[in-house]
Amino acid sequence: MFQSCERVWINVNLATLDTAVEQPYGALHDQAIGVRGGRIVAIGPMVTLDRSCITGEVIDAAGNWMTPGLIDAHTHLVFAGNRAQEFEQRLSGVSYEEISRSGGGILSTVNATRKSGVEELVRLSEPRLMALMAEGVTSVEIKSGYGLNVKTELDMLRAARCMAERYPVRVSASLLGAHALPPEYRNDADGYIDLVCNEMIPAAVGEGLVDAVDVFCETIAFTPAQCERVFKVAQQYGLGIRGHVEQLSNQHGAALAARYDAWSADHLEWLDEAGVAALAEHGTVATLLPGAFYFLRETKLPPIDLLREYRVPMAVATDLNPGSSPLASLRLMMNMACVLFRLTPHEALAGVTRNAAQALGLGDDLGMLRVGMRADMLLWDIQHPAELACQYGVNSIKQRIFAGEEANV
Ligand code: DI6
Ligand code: FE
Repeated sequence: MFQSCERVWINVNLATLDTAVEQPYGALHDQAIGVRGGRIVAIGPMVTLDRSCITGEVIDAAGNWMTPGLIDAHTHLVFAGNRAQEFEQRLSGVSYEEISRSGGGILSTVNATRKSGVEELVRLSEPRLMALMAEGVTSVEIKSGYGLNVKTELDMLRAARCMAERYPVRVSASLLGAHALPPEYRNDADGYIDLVCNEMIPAAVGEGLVDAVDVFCETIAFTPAQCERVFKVAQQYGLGIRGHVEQLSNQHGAALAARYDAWSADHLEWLDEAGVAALAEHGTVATLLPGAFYFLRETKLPPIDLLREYRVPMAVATDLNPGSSPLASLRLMMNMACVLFRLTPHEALAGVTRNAAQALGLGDDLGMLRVGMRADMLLWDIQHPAELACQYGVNSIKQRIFAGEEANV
């Protein structure tokens, strides 16, 4: 198979994250890996490689490590304005919920975002996307949720699609219409959910702007019954389903999302054992967001041991947003997942590759170094894959490969 490759990396150690490779990190040492047409087409040990048969480009990786491209499976990176003054308020003792109930929080970002058109949203969001890409992100989920009306929700999704066209990165777009109750619908949450179900979702689907729906199931946002209405409509349109659940209290939103075969249930600090069992039963990924846990100074830990016991795949993501996680670094999240949540460095790396791909409904295509998968790959100047979760702040990427082509940023 190496004969027909457009490009072959030789002398490379692979952290494949392939479940079929029963080694920590799915590690394979002293390998060659070849790509053609944007996909991985050959993997094999150097000792059996006949170099003379390779006609494509050969890159000597000189014993460095290669991993799948990193996948950030939960971001709100399209927004306008900033909430640094709320950070000051919170540091003086005001809680996130109090700020939210007094009209700040998400609604303050909604005000700023509604004033911006698509081009302005792209301009404001590009540096955040660039920061993620520069440290190895090749796929990113981006949510709406700061428009809360049809026009601005769609503008946010258009901005996400626009960036996907401009840059070497895959974007999975989620409609988070049910993020907060907009002022126009005060005291009429059900009326607002009508708007989400009857207008926003159909319009977003009609324009091909959306891959999944998301909701915020919480006392300060929407009830399980309201979230379920959104899931039902999403299911009719064949969209993926995801949810912000059990972040600030236990509303049993994870079990609800799982009943709708959600791709992912996110946050989960207040998740109970029944919720864990529901995720396991339906193959729903648990997406952990240590940045929000850290930034809100949460003390309740997500039930990591139970998630392990029930073999629920765990993803790790940034939750990049202006209010609860203004932290544009997936590598930092890997470190926090280990230090704050006690994940192993292997679990953290699986959380930003294989399990993150599954959280986006793309597990058959992305997240592992395996023949047939898309060739989004990173070549790192590291001695061991544990370094990726251990060290933070040094850019150790030697080559960023997107769809089989070098695409450094
Ligand atoms: N939970 C979060 O952590 C983000 N959204 C959500 O539902 C925060 C969004 C924000 O504060 O702007
Ligand atoms: Fe979020």
